[in-house]
Amino acid sequence: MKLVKTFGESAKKAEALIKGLEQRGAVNTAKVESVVRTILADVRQGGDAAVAEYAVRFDELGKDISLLVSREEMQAAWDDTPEDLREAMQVARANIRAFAEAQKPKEWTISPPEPAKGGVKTGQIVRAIGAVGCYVPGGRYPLPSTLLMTVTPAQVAGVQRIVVCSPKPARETMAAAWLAGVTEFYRTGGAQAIALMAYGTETIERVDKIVGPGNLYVTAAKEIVSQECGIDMPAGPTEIVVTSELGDPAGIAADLVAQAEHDPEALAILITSNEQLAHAVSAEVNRQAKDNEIAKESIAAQGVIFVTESVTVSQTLTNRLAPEHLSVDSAEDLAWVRNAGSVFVGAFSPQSMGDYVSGPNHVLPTGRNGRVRGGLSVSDFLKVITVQEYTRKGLDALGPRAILLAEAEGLTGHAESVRVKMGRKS
Ligand code: HSO
Ligand code: ZN
Repeated sequence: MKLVKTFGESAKKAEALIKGLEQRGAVNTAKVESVVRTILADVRQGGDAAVAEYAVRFDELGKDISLLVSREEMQAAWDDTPEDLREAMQVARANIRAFAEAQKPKEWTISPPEPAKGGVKTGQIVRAIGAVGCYVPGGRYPLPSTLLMTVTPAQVAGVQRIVVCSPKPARETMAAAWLAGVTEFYRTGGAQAIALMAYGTETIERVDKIVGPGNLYVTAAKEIVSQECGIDMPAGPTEIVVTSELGDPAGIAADLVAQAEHDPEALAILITSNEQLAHAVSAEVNRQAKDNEIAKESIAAQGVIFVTESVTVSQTLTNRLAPEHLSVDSAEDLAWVRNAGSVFVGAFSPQSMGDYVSGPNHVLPTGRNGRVRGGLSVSDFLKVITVQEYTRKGLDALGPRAILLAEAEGLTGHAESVRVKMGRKS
């Protein structure tokens, strides 16, 4: 791995590299935008026929394979899955569900303080989004774990209609769909899958929101349709930062290699002020990635070890990068973490545990979006709707203030609307 010192002679070079990494979020969806716009427009205009045409072209659907994955097919995939893998999926789903349950926002009511005189109730009610589309990538690896990570929190939220799209779904992905009770699963991917879910066709209803990770085409398509369909966040390519002073080199290297194997574009970084650790991790990464072609490629292209002059500089740099996954030495480190998608604490918490079975979601903000949001959660499938109710007494008490504020804004209609209701007899 490339070693870069953030101080001394290489300080300028390091800063330029960091600036570049800070801008990585603006990844070039522009590169694919025109192709994606064409696909979106074709599906919007051509409906079912266009979807079918793209499915044959990109998703290898023949006459004998239908766009819809039937429940029978999912069940057959489940029946065909080894017992121990089925049990692992069940445990993963139970933990994802328990975590999403704990995340659920509550409904509540309060009475604002004086001078409302107890005459006002304000609060919030929580409602599920009506229809959601879950995108499950299927390109390089089958990702049944992503099906569980997207569908399960939607179910916990109470979403009525859940649609899944995945290109060339593997047996494991269909088995996970069976386990999750998915009823609407389309065998299609890329921009055409996003179009199908966002716009609908003659036979397929559109959804209200699309979630899930994807490649550049999927991400670009989500961005474009977001004007008329909700989306979660740009998620991908994968990123890992390990910020450590005293970690075990083999364990750190294993985490770096694991996330690096997702994609040649994956970003794997170690930040430490311990130069000895830096060299040891570098050697370990080379050893462990030896036979892992994709990990080797992404580490060679983007991998970097920052050697800093102090622990504080390491912490600041970590927050500047706002990584998707962050590993730290101990729970005390949580105090300085400000920007990250998901944090893994200590030597016994490999990031891959979070990818599969711990319960927290593995759909996480990349491209420095960790500055503004965390991972996919039950809240992404819910709306918090606010409510207010005045009594006559409460309106008398607070109304004059609203009238003053409305008049200060020159909005006489607003002022009058309060006056009219204050004047009511009952
Ligand atoms: N690390 C990926 C998720 C994943 N890993 C799925 C394995 N399977 C993004 O958080
Ligand atoms: Zn992963």
